Amino acid sequence: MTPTYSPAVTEIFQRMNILRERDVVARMQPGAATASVTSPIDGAPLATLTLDSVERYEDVLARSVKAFDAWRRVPAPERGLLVRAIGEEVRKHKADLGRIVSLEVGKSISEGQGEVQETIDIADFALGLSRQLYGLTMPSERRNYRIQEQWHPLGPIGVISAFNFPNAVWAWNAMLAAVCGDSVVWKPSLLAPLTAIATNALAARVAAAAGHPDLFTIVMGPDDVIGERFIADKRLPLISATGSTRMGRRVGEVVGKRLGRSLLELGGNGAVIVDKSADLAVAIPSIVFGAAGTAGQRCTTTRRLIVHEEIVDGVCDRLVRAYKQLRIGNPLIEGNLVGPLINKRAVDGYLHAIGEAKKQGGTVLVGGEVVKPAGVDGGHYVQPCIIRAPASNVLDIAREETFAPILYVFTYKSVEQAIAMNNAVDQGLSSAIFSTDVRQTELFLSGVGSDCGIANVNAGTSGAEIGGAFGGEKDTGGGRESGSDSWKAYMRRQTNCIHYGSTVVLAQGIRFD
Ligand code: UN1
Repeated sequence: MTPTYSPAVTEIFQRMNILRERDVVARMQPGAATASVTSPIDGAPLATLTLDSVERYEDVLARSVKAFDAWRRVPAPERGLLVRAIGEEVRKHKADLGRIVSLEVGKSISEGQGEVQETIDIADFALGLSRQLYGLTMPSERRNYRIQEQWHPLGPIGVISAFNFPNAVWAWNAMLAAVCGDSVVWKPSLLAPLTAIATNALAARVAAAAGHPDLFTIVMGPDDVIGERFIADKRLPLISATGSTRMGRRVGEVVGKRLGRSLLELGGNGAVIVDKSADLAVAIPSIVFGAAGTAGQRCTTTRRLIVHEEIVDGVCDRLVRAYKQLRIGNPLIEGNLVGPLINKRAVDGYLHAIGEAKKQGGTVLVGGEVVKPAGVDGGHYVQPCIIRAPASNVLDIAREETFAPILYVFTYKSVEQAIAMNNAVDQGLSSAIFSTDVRQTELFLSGVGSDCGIANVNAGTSGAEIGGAFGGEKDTGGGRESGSDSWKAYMRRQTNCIHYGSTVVLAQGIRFD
């Protein structure tokens, strides 16, 4: 197939003034393999892109290694200025970048823009961080000795991103990596390559103007040609991967085998506990956004609801009423809150999970059907669905992460039981409790409470801010990205012992004279 961008994409790229940028041009060069990109909104073709050959991959990696060597010599606060300039560029093009996200993965306009805002926020965060890459000093046990830690640039960082956050997740990694003195090689999902091309083109243009044209690069291709080579590549000391647990397990294995570092942010299975004391005016909208927002395609999506048995019927009624008001349709139209699933496979997964839930005794309270919204041809739209578990309170399908808007409802009697249910799945990303009883909320946050990387009180499971560390435990992979001290993953730590006396003293009281 001849590589091409559709008129809609060309128009956006033109407005962003990136049509002549290397990332954009490279995908139009003739090559052995191509990939077609279609919009989940209506199946319209968005592009046919040239994928990378092994030779091109090798060229990109070699350039990234060189870029790293130059970049690590630049003082960190100066590196911060580059990240600031990237943030400014993204601010300028927020609407267009958000639109590409919406076109390519089907997010509502507001959510597409919200994602780009995360990129702007992390650029601001990284700018501040560029003056705060602190090491510790510690007292030496020896007279006239001093011990300190320093953090040094690590190397070219490999970033694997998923379709569902095609812009922000790269930025969480790339903005931190850049202030840490690293170059970045991005392997985006082939379901969302256009957002990656546009985003990288902006960043690479800013970096090129500062004399570092290969600081941000992209490689693109199928797993057997590019993916496997990428994760096995010793030139990439860190692979940061976001996506399914299955993918992350493979990354962990291959990177572990070469004793590299991996930072994994994988599947979630978010639960919300709703206590009798909860303020439902706060709980209900938070649950609806958490479960139906992004059509259930966030790793932080609320998939399980654990409700006190005395209020479960009322909570379900209110949720069903809210669900009936959700406007499903073309996400480019303001007011439509639920867009399409990413592809046909996702629709199959949705239908399969609902079928299994019914077989296992679950009752569908609302939704559960494939829909064809008025005014759009094609696309992959489904109704957000709520399924009540049977009286046994057991529904095995709820242990799996189905990337679709399905919310399973369970009941509990005591908060200890609710916490145990929250924790009784393989994934450990995000969780929340709605309660005004401080004993319950503090228990939920304590060391014997939620076992997830994110545990919220009277706030939903999704929509985390960039300032906190983001990630989770167990099958979620254990990595932390974004805020707090996540930057440490992108640097190497060096311990220094400095002697300023004239008598050699050995540690541990050892004598060797
Ligand atoms: C993801 O789904 O991989 O907390 C990331 C959230 C967003 C990020 C989600 N800030 O929902």
